Amino acid sequence: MTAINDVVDLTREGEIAVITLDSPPVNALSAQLRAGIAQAVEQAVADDAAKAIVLTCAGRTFCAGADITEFGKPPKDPSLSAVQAVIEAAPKPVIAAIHGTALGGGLELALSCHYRVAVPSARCGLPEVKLGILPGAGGTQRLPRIVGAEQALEMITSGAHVTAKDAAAMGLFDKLVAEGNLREDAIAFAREVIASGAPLKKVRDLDEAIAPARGKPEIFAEFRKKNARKFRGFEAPEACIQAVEAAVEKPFEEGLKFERALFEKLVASEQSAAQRYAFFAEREAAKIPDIPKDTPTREIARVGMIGAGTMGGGISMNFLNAGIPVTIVETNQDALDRGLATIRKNYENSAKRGRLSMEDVEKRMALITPSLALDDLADCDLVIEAVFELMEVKKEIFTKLDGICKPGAIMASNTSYLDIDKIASVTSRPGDVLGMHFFSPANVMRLLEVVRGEKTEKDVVATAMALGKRIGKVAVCVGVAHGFVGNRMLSERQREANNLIMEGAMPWDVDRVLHDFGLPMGPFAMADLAGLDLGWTPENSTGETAKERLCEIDRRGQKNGKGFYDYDENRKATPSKVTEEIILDLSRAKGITRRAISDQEILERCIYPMINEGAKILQEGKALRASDIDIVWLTGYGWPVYRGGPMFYADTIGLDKVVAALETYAKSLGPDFEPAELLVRTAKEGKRISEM
Ligand code: T1G
Repeated sequence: MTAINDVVDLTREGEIAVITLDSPPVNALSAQLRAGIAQAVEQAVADDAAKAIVLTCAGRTFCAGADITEFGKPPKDPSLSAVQAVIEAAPKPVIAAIHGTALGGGLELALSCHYRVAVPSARCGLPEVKLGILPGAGGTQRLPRIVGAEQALEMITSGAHVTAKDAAAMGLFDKLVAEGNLREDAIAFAREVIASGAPLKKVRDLDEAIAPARGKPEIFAEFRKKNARKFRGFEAPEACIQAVEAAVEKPFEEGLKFERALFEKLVASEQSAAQRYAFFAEREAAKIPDIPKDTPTREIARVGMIGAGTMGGGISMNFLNAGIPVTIVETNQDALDRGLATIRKNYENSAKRGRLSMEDVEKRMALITPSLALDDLADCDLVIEAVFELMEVKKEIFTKLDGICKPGAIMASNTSYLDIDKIASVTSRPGDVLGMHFFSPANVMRLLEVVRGEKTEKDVVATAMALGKRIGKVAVCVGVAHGFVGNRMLSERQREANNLIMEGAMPWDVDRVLHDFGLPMGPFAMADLAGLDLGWTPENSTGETAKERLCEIDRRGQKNGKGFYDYDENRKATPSKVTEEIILDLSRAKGITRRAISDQEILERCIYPMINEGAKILQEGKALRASDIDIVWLTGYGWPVYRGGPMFYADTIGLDKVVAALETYAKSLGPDFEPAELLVRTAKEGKRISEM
């Protein structure tokens, strides 16, 4: 065996040279790995006894892409393209042996090989678009030459992983070999290739798969139209489409140059910086400084769910999806039946869309133990309550749970705002109590705020964080404060949105500005969707807000076709004259002289107070790091990932500008806008708040 460098070995098995890459954790294509591969291939080519070359990886996966930590730094030779040129110039077959996830540059490396074999559990993909870039080492030129333009467009603009089975069906993988026998089977495959005497085929020279798309711009026009909503605001998907068009219409080398030019532009863009930041921020959120990564966690074999309503049902589905049995407790049979029926309907809808088989639906429903008695929770390892959002009700439930739950069981509240320490104080075991705040729709939104109480045991926090990952959530550890992180910042935006429509804007102005900013919908459209009458009753209505006035005349939102907006039978929203009159009337009643308000002022007054509140959250130690706050907004509220999150966005604008604007607004609008001390200091020191 020859150690080419610290991360690349070269051995020979008979007439087969075997290059093994070993650069934990994911064999990302660092400069050292690239240099080692090029050198190993050159040595194997020079070795006359070697008739073919197998390129394989040790550890958990084949190369998972370029080393993202190298982005934004001066590039180091050899480039990945240079390594690919060495492989393509080899006069003997080079076979990529794939396990784990061959992603991005990893798949592009494999595409420069003559053949690709994989184990059935392997997956591959070109996820660069998720980082705000596009495949920059020939992926947009080589992939279409194997799978065709349409399939390539889907894969490259979605960044989705493709299973080995599907990759083989597309011709991306030449053979699926035995699980756990990759190296030996890849060597055997190499021997078959030698014995076949087949001429060496380079992917770059293939044309059959892309020829049908040639001279058909409508393929790309239709693809753009079909995906316009999904790609709204993003720069990278359009670049991906243009690169695939180039693969179809231009000679390979020209297409490669076109791809490189697009890549250079995107990798230097603000959007890509934001998306790369989000990639690492999501992984950073799993790290809690005072809780070691290997902290033993409690076994969660059965979950108890109190409440089968919208939240309780949605939360339960997360565990059912992960194969974890759930005991669902309601107060009466009707509520229980309704809850179970909703869960079943959701699953059957997924089955209709082909995401689940009916067998899967039945398997998941069979994991539910419905109950009308809290005592049935005695064997649960974790109990989550999603009952009415009132402290008295929460305290009553936890008092009962304290007497029912087995020793060591974790008791969690799904409260959106309330004080976990107060809830824990009614139990004899506050160390086993914490918040697990899911976001509606709970079976869809990825965010899970794990609310750590003052007395919550470290292993309980570690268990909730690990369980979050197990059920496909992004768990963020937050501190106890009204609204924790996300809703606390949302309250700031809501206050300003309501003030803005009193001062001169209309709901549709505010919604338009925030939608154009990249949010899925603005606060008033969101309120109509959720229902204006949440928590409203005629008895408690003061009539002092537009929302209450609307409820008073039975305009409850989408649910009854009219709220801030009027809705047609397809739920298409149009601004309502009724709403406009109510708002004008309220302004008059409050003695406010309405004025024209610019889009810029609307944006700043909705977003900057959120940034300010985020800084206060950091000052108070209620979030571990600014990037956690951004992950909360990216995964819980649909903040556009190409803007990185509220804190990253503040740095993009320039923290000094944000502070100056807050100070100006504070003079005219009052202390709500006084900039947080941390924000002022960070700006003064010329540092980035997103790095706090
Ligand atoms: N570069 C550097 N570090 C990476 C990395 C990468 N590409 N991928 C993962 N890591 C780190 C990650 O930060 C974490 O570090 C550890 O590995 C485990 O990751 C030329 C230019 C492979 C599916 O976008 O999707 O190729 O926190 O926690 O859940 O066209 O990592 O332990 O210190 O995510 O098992 C394209 C990104 C790059 C793939 C594994 N490739 N990675 O998931 O583990 S751009 C990607 C992933 C490119 C070319 C272009 C996932 C994974 P730490 P993890 P996981």
